[in-house]
Amino acid sequence: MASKDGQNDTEVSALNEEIQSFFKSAPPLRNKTEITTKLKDFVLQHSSNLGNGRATRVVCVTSGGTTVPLEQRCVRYIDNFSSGHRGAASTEYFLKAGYAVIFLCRRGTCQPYCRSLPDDPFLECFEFTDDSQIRVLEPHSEAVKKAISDHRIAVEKGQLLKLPFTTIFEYLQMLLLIAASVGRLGQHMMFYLAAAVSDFYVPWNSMAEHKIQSGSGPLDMRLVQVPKMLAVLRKEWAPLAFCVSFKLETDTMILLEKASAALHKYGMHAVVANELLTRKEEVVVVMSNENVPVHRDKTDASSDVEDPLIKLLVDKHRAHIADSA
Ligand code: PAZ
Repeated sequence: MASKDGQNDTEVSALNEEIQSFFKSAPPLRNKTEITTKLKDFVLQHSSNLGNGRATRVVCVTSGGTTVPLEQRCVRYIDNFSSGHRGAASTEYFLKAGYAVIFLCRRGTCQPYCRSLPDDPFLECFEFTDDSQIRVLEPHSEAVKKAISDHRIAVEKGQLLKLPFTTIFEYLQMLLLIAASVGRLGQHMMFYLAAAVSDFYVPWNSMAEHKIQSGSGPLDMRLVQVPKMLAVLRKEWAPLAFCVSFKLETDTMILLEKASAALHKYGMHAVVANELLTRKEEVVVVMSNENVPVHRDKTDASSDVEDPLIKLLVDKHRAHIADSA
């Protein structure tokens, strides 16, 4: 029997089985209690104004790529290209728009307020003064001052909660924990899913324990598909939240079609379509009633496409909250 979201009952129950088996076989999160406590405190702080019309809106920004370990005592893993720039930039604009942000990010990728700093070689930013203090060199000094101050304000006010992941196992378990913690925020919650999530993985229980040895010919390894959690996040884990996912393609001819398919299949409120090479210049926000192209301001070298993108999504989220009320 077909359901209204385009998936039939057999597909839905097969998906639920895949999801259960994914979580059952995943290595348990090492810091689950700590993460749960941090999330509980964060949500409590930001739900205190609910009901009086001045509620803080909260967004979970996912950022960077997930790894797929090939060995349990992992030496080798499959990775992807994502730098985390989109997530870090978007986090800054969400904070500027008054949101509290749960930044679920790949360890070691780009962080909010650090985008303007050179990462190679970072130490060239500094010099010793005559009295052996350390000073930031002039071309970077303003950027460093602003980065330190903006970051400190966000953290001290409790507006930014960073939760780092590395593997696909950690990422999906943490996303589930977040969804389970933010229920009371209802429609004031947004998921902004910019992470590049692996499509295939090696199930933990069929993975070699020790480093795979070379020298015995080609490597045979079976990767299975990572269950598509978007539909479950949208309909079961956080049914009131405003959900935005991303679709990346390298072939522009299929980009919008694929984004639109994802919108309907997973019931997203918006899908941001982007192409690999132009992703910092332009994106298209695909929604059920319109497609909105969004561009960086090309007259300003320091502008970001995330600036108009977040403004648009904040407006759509506001309308979602008003509609739900
Ligand atoms: O992390 P980044 O700034 O280098 O790239 C951002 C992105 C392309 C990973 C993101 O915009 C995106 O499309 N994420 C979803 C990728 C996907 O289709 O799975």
